[in-house]
Amino acid sequence: KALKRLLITGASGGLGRVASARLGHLAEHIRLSDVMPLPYTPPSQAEFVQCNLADADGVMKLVEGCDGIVHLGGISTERKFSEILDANILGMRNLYEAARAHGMPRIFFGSSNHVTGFYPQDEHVDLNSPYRPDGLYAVSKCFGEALARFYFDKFGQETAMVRIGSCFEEPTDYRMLATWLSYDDFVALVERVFDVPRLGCPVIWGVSDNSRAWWTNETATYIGWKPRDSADRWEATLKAQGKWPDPEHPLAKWQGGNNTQDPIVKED
Ligand code: NAI
Ligand code: 15L
Repeated sequence: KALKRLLITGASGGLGRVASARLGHLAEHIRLSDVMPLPYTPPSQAEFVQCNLADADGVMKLVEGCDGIVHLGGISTERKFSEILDANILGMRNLYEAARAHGMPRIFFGSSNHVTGFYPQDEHVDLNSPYRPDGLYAVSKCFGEALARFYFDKFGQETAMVRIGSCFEEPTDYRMLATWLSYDDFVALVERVFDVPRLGCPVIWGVSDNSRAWWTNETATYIGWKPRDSADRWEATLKAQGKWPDPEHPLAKWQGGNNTQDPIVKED
């Protein structure tokens, strides 16, 4: 096995569950972590450590002994800024400080397509396109990418900044015909990230081979990841189900879809 101990944060969430079930072969030991208890029984070689990413001392201990991290923990939708601040901003800082103190394990960072959510769908976005975040959640992912890049430039910390599209079992709306990332393609991408001899700090669009996709990965081909799935085969079904929005609907207009319409969530 390439790794001794792989840490998976956000293990109680949707993607964390997939990662826990399907990435065990990457390491001798798996350390799962989340602020919430695990809603499933962990695989036999895995341990679970409950930890809030905002707790710097806790995160420091969490990372100790790990030589790889799949960082999926954090707020994943538009929420109160205080929650985003704790999980996605302080949490990233705490994780990277812990990584720096513990031998700089390679990191797969679950960034988001929403960093460019305010591009219209008829515009092609590449790895050099400026950020156009579509909410405070998206802004926190821009912060995360900037932090990861800084730790690479200053200390050589390697990170794959993966702008995940829509990683769910199946595409369930019109927009996901462009943004869908299958679980199989997600797993294969994580495998490549921990296998490639030199990773550096690339941005990678986490998207399957969908004809409608707006993003391409030209400058990250050295990773050797080729998505095999495609959302195309769901097009007819979604049409038949009447899930075809008006062209002015945010799901058909903006790359970030409905997130562009979310209000700023008030603090209590
Ligand atoms: P999720 O919301 O199901 O899981 C996130 C997990 O992080 C949850 O279990 C939650 O308890 C945990 N968490 C939240 N705040 C925390 C804190 N302060 N300390 C420790 N843990 C905390 O999200 P999902 O779908 O599994 O996504 C995983 C990651 O990938 C997230 O960072 C998300 O932003 C990112 N992502 C996911 C996409 C998707 O399509 N599933 C698309 C783009 C990005
Ligand atoms: C994300 O960043 C979210 O975490 C996820 O819940 C989906 O909304 C996804 O993007 C998407 O754009 O479909």
